[in-house]
Amino acid sequence: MDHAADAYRTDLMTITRFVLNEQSKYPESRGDFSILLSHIVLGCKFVCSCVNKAGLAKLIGLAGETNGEEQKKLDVLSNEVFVKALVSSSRTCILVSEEDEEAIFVESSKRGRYCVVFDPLDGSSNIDCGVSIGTIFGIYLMKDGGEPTLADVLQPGRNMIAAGYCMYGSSCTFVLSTGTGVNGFTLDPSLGEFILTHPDIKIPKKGKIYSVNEGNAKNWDGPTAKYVEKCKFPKDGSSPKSLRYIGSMVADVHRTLLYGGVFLYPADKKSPNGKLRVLYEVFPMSFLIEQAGGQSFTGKERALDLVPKKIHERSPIFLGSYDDVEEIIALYAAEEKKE
Ligand code: AFP
Repeated sequence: MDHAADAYRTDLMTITRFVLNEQSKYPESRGDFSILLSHIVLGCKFVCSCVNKAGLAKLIGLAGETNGEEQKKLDVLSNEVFVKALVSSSRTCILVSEEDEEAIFVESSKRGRYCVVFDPLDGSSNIDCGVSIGTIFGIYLMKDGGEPTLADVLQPGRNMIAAGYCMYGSSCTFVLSTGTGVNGFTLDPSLGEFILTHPDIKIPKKGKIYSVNEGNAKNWDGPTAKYVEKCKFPKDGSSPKSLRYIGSMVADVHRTLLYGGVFLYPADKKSPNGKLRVLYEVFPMSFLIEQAGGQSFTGKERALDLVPKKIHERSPIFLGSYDDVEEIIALYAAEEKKE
């Protein structure tokens, strides 16, 4: 093997090259999507750099109090970064962010055809202990060419044209689907570029891990309780599943995508709609999981078929390996028959 040549590989598939390759398959394409995506990627690099400096900044006051001004919280800062990046792309018309109560309608001089829904820094309660956190996003096209309205973002998840996340962890990983499979890229800090490291990700058909906040078990419904019991005490002679729960959706879903198994945030008596938000948590992750060959279910229907009525709506979610989610669907179907 020529190690010298390997150290200086010149055929790297950067995310820019990858998206341009994809675009060239559609001769009618005007490159708008590539431009939009490059702005999202820039936002992720910026947030990655802030997250990496977060502990240090606190310690030595890098971004600390200057002129009596409080250091901006990272989730607020990340939101500003993404809103500015998306508006300045001139390719968006509506933005829905976890951080903003109202949807943002882009002024007409900077307007494009895309609607972006996003959580700029999901899992932010984990920042101070250095656990992986991430940005999640989904992209819709406006329904028609008229004035943008909320109806343009209150579309079922199956209408998304792309979705992805960026995980700020031991490395910075960007996972993307434009509806033709799932690809993962890792940031090479020396180049400042995301490089294709996980081409065509496929989730294992069945997994050995379940991921849930078991502290809520006392309030779960019958099918969820039965499923988790089955994971721990299987009656078919198979080995029990391992429990892994980080409490940061991007990290838990990333592991599920690569290793298989299920991630669940079910409904419970205290939160009948679960905790996670439909537009910028449930839909993008369900889109990716389906594109990788898995399934995503709300307890009632395929997650991507849900039609949200409000921008910050929540839904229970069960997603992961095809066969594992199939078992959960069967338990809910059996429960429905009983009623
Ligand atoms: P934070 O952004 O408040 O940390 O919430 C993270 C999150 O929305 C999602 O990333 C996790 O999967 C989920 O909440 C964890 O919730 P529990 O702490 O209730 O398990």
